[in-house]
Amino acid sequence: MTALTIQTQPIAGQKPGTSGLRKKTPVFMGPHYLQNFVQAIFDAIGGAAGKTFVLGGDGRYFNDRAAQIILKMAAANGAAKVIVGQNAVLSTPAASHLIRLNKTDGGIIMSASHNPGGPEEDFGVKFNMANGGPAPESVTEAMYQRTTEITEYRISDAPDIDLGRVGPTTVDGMAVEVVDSVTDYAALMETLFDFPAIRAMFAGGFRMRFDAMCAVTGPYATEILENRLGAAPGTVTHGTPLPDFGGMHPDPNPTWAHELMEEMFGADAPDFGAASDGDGDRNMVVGRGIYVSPSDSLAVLAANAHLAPGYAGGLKGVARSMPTSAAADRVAAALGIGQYETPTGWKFFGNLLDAGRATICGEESFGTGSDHVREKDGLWAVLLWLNILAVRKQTVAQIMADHFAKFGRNYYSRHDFEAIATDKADAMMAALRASLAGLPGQTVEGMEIAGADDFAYTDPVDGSVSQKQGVRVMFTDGSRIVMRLSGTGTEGATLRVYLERFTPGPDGLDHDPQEALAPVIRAAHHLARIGEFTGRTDPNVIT
Ligand code: VG1
Ligand code: CO
Repeated sequence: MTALTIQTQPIAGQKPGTSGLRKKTPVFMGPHYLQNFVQAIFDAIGGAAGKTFVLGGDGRYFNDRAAQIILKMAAANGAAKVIVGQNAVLSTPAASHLIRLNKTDGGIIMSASHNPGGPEEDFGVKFNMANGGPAPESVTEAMYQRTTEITEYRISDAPDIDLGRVGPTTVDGMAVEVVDSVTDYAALMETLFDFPAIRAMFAGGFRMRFDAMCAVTGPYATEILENRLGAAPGTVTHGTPLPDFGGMHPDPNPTWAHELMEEMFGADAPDFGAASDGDGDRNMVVGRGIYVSPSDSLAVLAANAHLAPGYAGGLKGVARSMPTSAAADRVAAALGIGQYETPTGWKFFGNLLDAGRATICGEESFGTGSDHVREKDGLWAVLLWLNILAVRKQTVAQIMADHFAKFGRNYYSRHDFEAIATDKADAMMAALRASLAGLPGQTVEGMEIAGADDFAYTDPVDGSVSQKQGVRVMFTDGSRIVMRLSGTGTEGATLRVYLERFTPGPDGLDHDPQEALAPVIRAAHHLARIGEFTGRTDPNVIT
């Protein structure tokens, strides 16, 4: 077996987005495509020689073959060891945990997360640092630079190895440790949550539905919820991960997880429902007859986290992405703890978590997590909810009503316009940006604009600056519109319009969010001229 040096040339467009490099699977499977990017990763981190990595993915189509290629490249680049999930499968939070647990130099995660998988769908690769978190912009930018100048990559001609068998093996002299995908992650969850209390709740007849959407969380949820916590067999549905996610769009929101929504709003709904995404870092939480918006979920988790053993000492701070509603800010203010507002994408939370400034973080895009790993964590959020329900002995609806009564309600919704022509989306955003300076003082839909800008973030820990992270229009009554283009799509552009309006209560706390937000929605269309630029008047996903 030898390490081969293969001549190659740069391939355009290998620029990581919000969360790694995502492309159509046939693109990733094209000549040298994956290899160029993996070599660029190794080059950008100062080489792989002598280093240890974690490797795993969400099991989507090409996951297995990509893993073999990455292992052979790690070997040829002189890596000392790679810890691989069985069958090359690891949820994103489990991969983050393994990096931290084994103190590796980082890890490579194969996933396009909530994007569909399959021969014609999406694939992705991202690198996580030694802290377990996604590489920061400075590092992803260095990777991209390398892809534009690459001339060769190294790969071993060793045969494929059996990743189905747990235990040690080697690839061309490099140590490989195949580990059970679930065990270490499940053990971590047991340290954070009151498993006996949750088990007692299930034993008392509490019923739950967890929709794994044929994606990576199936085995994790089955082991933790059914085997360890005693939820009824069959609680987890779509629990077998499939390379094409069974044709499902593994994005846990009311549109794509409609089966779960129908059950939770139907007759004989269980007490609690949840779903997770392709790689297991997202969660949607639904009570019987009540949908919990991710921004509200973050706020409720922050307000109640002390009820779980892992957070009994209180929180150091709460961080949210800019488009996420300010509901969590109200909780942080009430608790007298730090509050942070970051750009979209989990990589921006890493420094705050490492520095001990924030304990819980969240995004409106169904992402919540804490300092137990450096990724958002779908099952973690579900377990924290279960822990809270077990202690408070109330329904989800009661907990939400209590929360709004205490803190007021930030009505919130996100409207996505998918697959818009990129030039049209860019023209719309450019026009909107150009109009910002003239907006303050104007009145739209009876609401006066207090300020408008393009969000820029200065990391309070390392001082790095990220510009142009989304357009914000703030109104004097506290309402807010945010608009940005997605950085995770693989086809055309996706416009995300984030809408928020605050109601202090005690009246008006139980309206339908779309109705409560109607003037804000109209204002967004008016200000950005969405229909005029894109030809679209209605979103195709509403969360
Ligand atoms: C989306 C979400 C963002 C999230 C990212 C990765 O990004 O809006 O909040 O961090 O996906 O999530 P964008 O650029 O498309 O808006 V996942 O589950 O891919 O890891
Ligand atoms: Co994800």
